[in-house]
Amino acid sequence: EGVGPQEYTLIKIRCLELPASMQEKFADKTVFLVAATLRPETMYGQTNCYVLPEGEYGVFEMINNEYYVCSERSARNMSFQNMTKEHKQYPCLQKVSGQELIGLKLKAPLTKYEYVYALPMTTISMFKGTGIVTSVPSDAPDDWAALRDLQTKKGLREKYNVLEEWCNPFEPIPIIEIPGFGNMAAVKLVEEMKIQSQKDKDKLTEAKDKVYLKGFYEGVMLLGPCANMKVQDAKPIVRKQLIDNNEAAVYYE
Ligand code: A2H
Repeated sequence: EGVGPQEYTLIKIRCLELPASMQEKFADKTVFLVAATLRPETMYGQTNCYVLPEGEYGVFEMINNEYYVCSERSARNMSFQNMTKEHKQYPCLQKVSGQELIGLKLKAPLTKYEYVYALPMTTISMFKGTGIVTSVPSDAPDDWAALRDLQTKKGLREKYNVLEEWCNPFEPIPIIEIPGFGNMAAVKLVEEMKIQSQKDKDKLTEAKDKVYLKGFYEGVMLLGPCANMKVQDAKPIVRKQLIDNNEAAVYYE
C-alpha cells in the first residue's frame, strides 16, 4: 500500500501431506504453502494456516528443488525476484483450489505445535501476498476471529469440511506481552470490542491497528532467543534466523 514496495517475509510451511490431485506429480517433492507476513517475530504463535476456500492457487517450481503453493500473481512477482527456478518464468505446474488444501497437515517453523492444519478464512484477498495467511491468533485479531468461528460454529466447519480436531486443540499461544493488553492482545481486544465473527470488518480493522502499533513499540517477547526484548528489536533478529534456516524468504510487492 502507499508508495513504494512493501517488504514481506514469506513463511515456508511444509506440507506433510498433499491433496489427492497433487499426489502423482509431487509425492516425492518438497512442497510448501507460503504465507506473506509483516510480523515474522510472531511465528512462535502459529496455530494453523489459512487459505481462501474458493481461491485459485498454483504449484510453482522455485530454486533449490522446492515447490511453492501460492497465487499465480505472487508467483509472477517471485519470478522477478530470482526466486523461481528460471528467472522471469513461472509456469504453473498444477492448479489447486483452496478447498482442496483445507485439512492438510503442515509443519510450520518456530511454533510449539508439532504440526498444524490448513483451514478456511473467507476474508483473504487473492490480490495481496500469496493468498495464504499464517495464523497467529494471540496477536492478529483477524486470525483469532476466524479460528474462534471454526472452533465454535459447527455449521461453518461442515460447510468447508473442517474437522474439529483440526482447530479445537490449537489454543492461541502467549508470545508477546503488551502493557495494558496482556499476553494475548488479539484475544483480549476481540472480546472487549465484542467482535462477532471474522466478517466484522470495521471493528477488526480498528482492533488490528491498535494491537499492531502498541505491540510494535511497547510489546516484549516472551519466548525464544529474543525473550525479554522489545518486539521492535526482536523482529529483524527472528527474521534473519528464519531466513538463515531456509524457513522463510524475502518477498516484495
Ligand atoms: B500478518 P498488509 Cl501476528 N489477505 O501476519 C488477507 N490478509 C493477509 C493476506 C491476504 N492475502 N496476506 C497477508 N495477510 C495478513 C501475522 C500478523 C499479521 C500478526 C499481526 C498483524 C498482521 C500473522 N497473521 O497484519 O495489508 C498477514 O497477517 C496486520 C496488518 O500488507 C500480514 O501480516 O499490511 C498482513 O495481513 C499484511 O497486511
